[in-house]
Amino acid sequence: MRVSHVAEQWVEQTAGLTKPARVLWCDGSKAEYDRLIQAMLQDGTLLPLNPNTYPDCYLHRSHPSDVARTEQLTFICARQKEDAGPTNNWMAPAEAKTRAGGYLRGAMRERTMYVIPYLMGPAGSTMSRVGIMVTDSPYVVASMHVMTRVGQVALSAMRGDDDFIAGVHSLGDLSPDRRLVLHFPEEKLIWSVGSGYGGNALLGKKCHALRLGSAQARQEGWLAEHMLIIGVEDPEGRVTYLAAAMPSASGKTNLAMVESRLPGWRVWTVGDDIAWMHVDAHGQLRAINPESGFFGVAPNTSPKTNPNATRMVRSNTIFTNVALTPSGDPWWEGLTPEPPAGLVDWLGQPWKPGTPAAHPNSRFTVPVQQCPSVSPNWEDPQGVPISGLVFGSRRTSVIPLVFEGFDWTHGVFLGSAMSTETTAAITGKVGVVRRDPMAMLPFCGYNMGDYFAHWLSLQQRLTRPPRLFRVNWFRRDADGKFLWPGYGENVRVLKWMVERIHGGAPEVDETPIGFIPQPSALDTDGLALSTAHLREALRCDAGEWLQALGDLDEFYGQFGPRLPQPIARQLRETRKKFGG
Ligand code: SAT
Ligand code: MN
Repeated sequence: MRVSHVAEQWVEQTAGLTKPARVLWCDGSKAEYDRLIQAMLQDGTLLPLNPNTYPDCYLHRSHPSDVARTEQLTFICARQKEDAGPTNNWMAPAEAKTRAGGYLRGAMRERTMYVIPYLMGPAGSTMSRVGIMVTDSPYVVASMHVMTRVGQVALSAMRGDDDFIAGVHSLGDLSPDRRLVLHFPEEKLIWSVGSGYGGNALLGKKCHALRLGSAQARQEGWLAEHMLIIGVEDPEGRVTYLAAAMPSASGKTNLAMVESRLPGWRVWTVGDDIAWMHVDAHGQLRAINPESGFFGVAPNTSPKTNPNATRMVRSNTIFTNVALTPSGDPWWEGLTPEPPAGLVDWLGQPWKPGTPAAHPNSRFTVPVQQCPSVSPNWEDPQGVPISGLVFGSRRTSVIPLVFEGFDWTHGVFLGSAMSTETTAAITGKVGVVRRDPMAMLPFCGYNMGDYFAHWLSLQQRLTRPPRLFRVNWFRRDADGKFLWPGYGENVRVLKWMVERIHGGAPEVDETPIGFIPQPSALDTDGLALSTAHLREALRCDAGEWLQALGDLDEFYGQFGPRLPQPIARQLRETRKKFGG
């Protein structure tokens, strides 16, 4: 492999700090992956699964205190605190390096330091970017093999000797007291120590593709978003591409590979978590999926909720923290209606009813090509043309099933005002409502006021700005029952969006929050859903909204002069329309 001098020097310097027994440059080959798997099977890091029912699939059990992203230990270490902004934890770069340096010093003693050159995005795309990370975790190396393009393909994509994001990862002692996930935007550098969990340890994903990626995107005039990418094919064979932002563990993977219940309609998968989007020379927004794998939530993935995912994880998949059946099959809550007898839980203990068998944030790691609905052009270096952007959140009340923003600025306001209920994907309390603009609260690597301004500024370069939609699959009735069946039926909502994009579906109500479809506008053919029920799912209540908008002043207020005026104006106007 041809390696840049700058990268070599940085690797040497890092080895000087972490003191590994040996340094191994990864080439990304199948042979290398197989060697890693064999070594992990031997030392117990991986357990084999049933080779007949789940060929080439493995189970990894993480440390029980290391099962989700730890936001309170994640920092943006910009030189100026204001550049991290009020929604990020900030630490001064020097202090961050002193603290983490203490944890990293000698951390790789007697371990191998793997150097992983990885490419985010398809080979040959000007939108793709290179990272080089080091790690002492073979599980991280194998996972990076699945989630990114590793080896010469990455090194060849470098446009200069220093054209890469550098990442240092060490398991350290896995103690949450000595865990830090640090981002240095001005140095294109990530330091992560003390966790082997996905979002903390697979540095290409949230750390690079979102946190540093978003900061880079702002400087260079593009977008790095927490969005799935899909192509929706209609009965005429026309494919309309959408990108949708949703918080972690809120149905992104399910929607990304949804199997349509509507005759003639089908959904093609481009990505399930991250979209990098550029405005092309013709003013068209285009998106690539920087990843090459899925790191999806296992619980509640079933033939009913996500048939494509259940098929795709039947081979070449690494499962983390799921339960195990006596025949060596993985199992998680929801996979089958009843738990099989003799389950071993995610901790490796005989499962006790009433406790989780799989961890609520247990995961599967699997290559994109395994997805039965993978789009034929998912690796198109030009990206796919995006005609609609969707902001989705998880809210029991207030937010209608679907509505459309009036225009770009209003849509950006809707995204910026998004709030959601927390899930098991982050360490902490589940079900707490918090603001999560564009589902980027944990991932925006710079001041979110500037982020809103960046979003607004793109409009002037877009010849036909994508339509902006807001969705909420999770609204419930007074008895706590979901108002909308969700999953495969969500294609009905996608169909409405596609019709709107192409100038159809005029049956909408103009409300203070945007255009809400009238019940007749949604194709509910074959659904046992009363109009009254649907009306409730689509309802916009002035009282509820005025209350919900109430604490937005406080949220926006934190940004001070960095809050773009058009956003403040949208809030004032929305209130006025509601009579508030
Ligand atoms: O573990 S990850 O952070 O990569 C998944 C997620 O929470 O979105
Ligand atoms: Mn995610």
